[in-house]
Amino acid sequence: MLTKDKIRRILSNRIEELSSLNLPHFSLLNDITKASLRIKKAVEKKEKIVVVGDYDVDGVVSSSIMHLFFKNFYDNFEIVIPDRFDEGYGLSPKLLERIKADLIITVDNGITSFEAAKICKEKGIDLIITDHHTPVSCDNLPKAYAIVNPKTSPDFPFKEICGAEVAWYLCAALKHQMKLNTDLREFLDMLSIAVIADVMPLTHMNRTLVNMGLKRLNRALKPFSAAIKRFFQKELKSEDIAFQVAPRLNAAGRVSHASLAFRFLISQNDEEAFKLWLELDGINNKRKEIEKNILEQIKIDESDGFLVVEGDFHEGVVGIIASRLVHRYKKPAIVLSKTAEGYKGSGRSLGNIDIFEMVEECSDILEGFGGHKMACGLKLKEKNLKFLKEKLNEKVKKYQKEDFYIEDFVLGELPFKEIDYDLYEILKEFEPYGEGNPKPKFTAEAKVEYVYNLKDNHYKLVLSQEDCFLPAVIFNFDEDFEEYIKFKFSVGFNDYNNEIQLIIEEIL
Ligand SMILES: [Mn+2]
Repeated sequence: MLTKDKIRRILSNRIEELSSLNLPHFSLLNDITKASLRIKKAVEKKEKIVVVGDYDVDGVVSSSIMHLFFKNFYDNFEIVIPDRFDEGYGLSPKLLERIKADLIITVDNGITSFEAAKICKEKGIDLIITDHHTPVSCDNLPKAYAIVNPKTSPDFPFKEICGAEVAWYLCAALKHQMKLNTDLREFLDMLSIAVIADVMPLTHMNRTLVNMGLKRLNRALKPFSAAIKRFFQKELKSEDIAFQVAPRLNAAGRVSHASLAFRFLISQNDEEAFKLWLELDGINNKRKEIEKNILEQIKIDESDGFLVVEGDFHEGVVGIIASRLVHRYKKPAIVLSKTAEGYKGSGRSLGNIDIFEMVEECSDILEGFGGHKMACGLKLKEKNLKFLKEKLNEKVKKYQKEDFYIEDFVLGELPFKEIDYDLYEILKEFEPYGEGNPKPKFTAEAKVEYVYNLKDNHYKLVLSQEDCFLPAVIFNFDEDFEEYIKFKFSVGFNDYNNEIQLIIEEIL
């Protein structure tokens, strides 16, 4: 049985390795001084600088930080965010066709832009790549003027930072080089959104930055953060960013254009920001609708060990659909959307199953692929689809039953008498929770004393264990309640009633 002391011990063990509060210095990133000197020269010579971003939250935040940083002192400057559907990801030869620049800086992309780097060289455009993605190999990098990436910087102590953090570091180096007086803490609110949205571990420097950033976000110091606060009307935590804020910002790039999220983040006016936020909210509802329709259409062959589904699906949501399938069927899944040239899609994995390795082993029948252990992207010709399905279903057989699990972080059984405001305070100390520092969950058995239907299939309960009574909530529950239940839960606080409540995740 757990006690408060034991919980505190478990959680502080997780945190220990990350108590280094001093951020690594920017100069530990390779090439950053070379890059900032080149940018300084561009500013002095009034050269045209173009920043190329990305359409996901990390890419849009990176672009916004660059925009807000530069607009204070330089105007021959432009942000270009590619269109997911027309131009695809990153700095590509196609995107270069519409860029006129003397100096190009990529943010959150570029580490695999070999072709584009070559074209830049031919055209006499200097290219500075800033990225956090893993390079093909450290001796096979695009031929750029400078490459700033923690993963190509042996001296940088922490590799798991997002693209926006690299961009933020570039601003720090520039501030130093050009003796500017911009306060870089100003960007921490949006930076924390990028760290969480890009699923970076909330340890080490990320934990420090996210804690500071969330405080700023909640103080609503900018029109964008004021709009978010006005919409949710509560203290926003890392989980709210992950499940409420990030999906709305991402929706722009998925079903419309990421420039909407960009305009929202850089907005200088409260009313405009709030209007853009409502627009993002509407687009996110549309995204959910598209997703629901696809999920209803999909037919799964339950005998497959590796799910591969294809169809005329909206390209922007295939990754989300893949992760829904993984959660529903507890199997790795790839969802492909039909294109003019064949199929293009995304895969997601679970447990110990390395999806990237399996896809890489099929590279002879793929037109392109990339990713990591838990997620991948791929392209293939129509005629190879059948082979891909066969191969992946064969390869997945090497894994044992225990390799297929959805990660869960149940600390143990927690008696009701330990659940009080002091426990809630202890749990709060170790925030923010998320990747690398998962939110603690517990199990308990209790008697259901009272059931109150909140709305649809959401309920409020009163539970008892010996002579302790506690309120609880459960969402999306479609069955009947037994008199005694065993359940998995997290500990929350109901601001409205000012009381501790259990958030039931699953009845066991
Ligand atoms: Mn990123």
